[in-house]
Amino acid sequence: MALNENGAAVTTLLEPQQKIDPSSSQMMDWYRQMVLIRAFELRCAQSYQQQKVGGFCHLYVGQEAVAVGSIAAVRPSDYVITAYRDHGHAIARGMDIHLLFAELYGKKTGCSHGKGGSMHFFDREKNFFGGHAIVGAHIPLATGLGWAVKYRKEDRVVLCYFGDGAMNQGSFHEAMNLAGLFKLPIIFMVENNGYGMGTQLDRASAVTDLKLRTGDGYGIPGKDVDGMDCVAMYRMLLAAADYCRKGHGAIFLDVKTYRYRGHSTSDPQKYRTKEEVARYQEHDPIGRLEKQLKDLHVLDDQKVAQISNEIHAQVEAASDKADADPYPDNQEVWSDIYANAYGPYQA
Ligand SMILES: Cc1ncc(C[n+]2csc(CCOP(=O)(O)OP(=O)(O)O)c2C)c(N)n1
Ligand SMILES: [Mg+2]
Repeated sequence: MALNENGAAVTTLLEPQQKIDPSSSQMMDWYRQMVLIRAFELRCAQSYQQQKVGGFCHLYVGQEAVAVGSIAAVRPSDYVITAYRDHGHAIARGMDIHLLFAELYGKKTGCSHGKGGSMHFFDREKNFFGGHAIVGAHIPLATGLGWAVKYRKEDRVVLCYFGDGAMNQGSFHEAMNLAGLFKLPIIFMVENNGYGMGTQLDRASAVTDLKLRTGDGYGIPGKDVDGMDCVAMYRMLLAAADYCRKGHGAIFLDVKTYRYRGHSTSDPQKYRTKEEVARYQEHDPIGRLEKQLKDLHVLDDQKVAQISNEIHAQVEAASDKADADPYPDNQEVWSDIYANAYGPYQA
């Protein structure tokens, strides 16, 4: 099907769900989640400075509405997989922040036993398949998950997040081709924050309307979404998940977002101005949802302060608890290297 035809068809199919209004209690829940993600990230930045965190650490501040709005629209049985900027997705999936801090601090109690760190959060029971450090490497894994769902005739969808930089990797294109060919139930989301490290999108990509690349190239139709608006994300994801569950195949979303912090904790940010960051902060996703909730008369300044205090206390307690946890035993260096196909490894 040609792109225009495909684009028009998908627009019609996606329309009904996009009109669904979330309840005010759902929106309050998302607000709390976004405040939690931000407080978690700010504590991470502090812990990094205090040298509690080993390895790289990429913060999600500014992008909170993407993970929260999208994960809210799918079921716990659906699969979620992302890149190394994974803290927000893990929290939105309901992972316990104590296990996340413990992972960051290299502790035995961490979700990956303290051996993965910031880029390798993982929770099999919650169908959260990581946390992947190599740019673009997890996109074929998402295609594999989608293939498994279709092969086993399961009623699941796959949410796959990646950055705009990852779309220039060969793995992205191979994964898209197979997902398009086999019509797999996958929602591919580019968290388009405009930069791959310090390189602006239009300096790295020949075509900057990213949905044209999957639509024309691989028969996977796409839509743009405002990733700074949690409600818009939720609505679009409800529609996209419905599209996948009905067997129409994969879908691509160009999610416009922005990261407020540097690429990682060691980024002097010479490639952008403070004014540019401030411009985006005017449309802050948390501030936006806060306003929507105030307009609905379910939130006021007093309640905002109360939520903020509660969540900050929760974050501090989780960080302190992780701090007091033990490091893994030395023997742990030998475990989790190979799958235990023949039983546990014997040294
Ligand atoms: C294959 C590979 N090449 C390079 C890197 C180094 N690297 C880490 S993040 C990154 C930029 C990716 O940007 P983007 O995909 O836009 O994600 P964002 O950081 O904006 O979330 C690069 C080049 C890597 N981790 N893996
Ligand atoms: Mg990027």
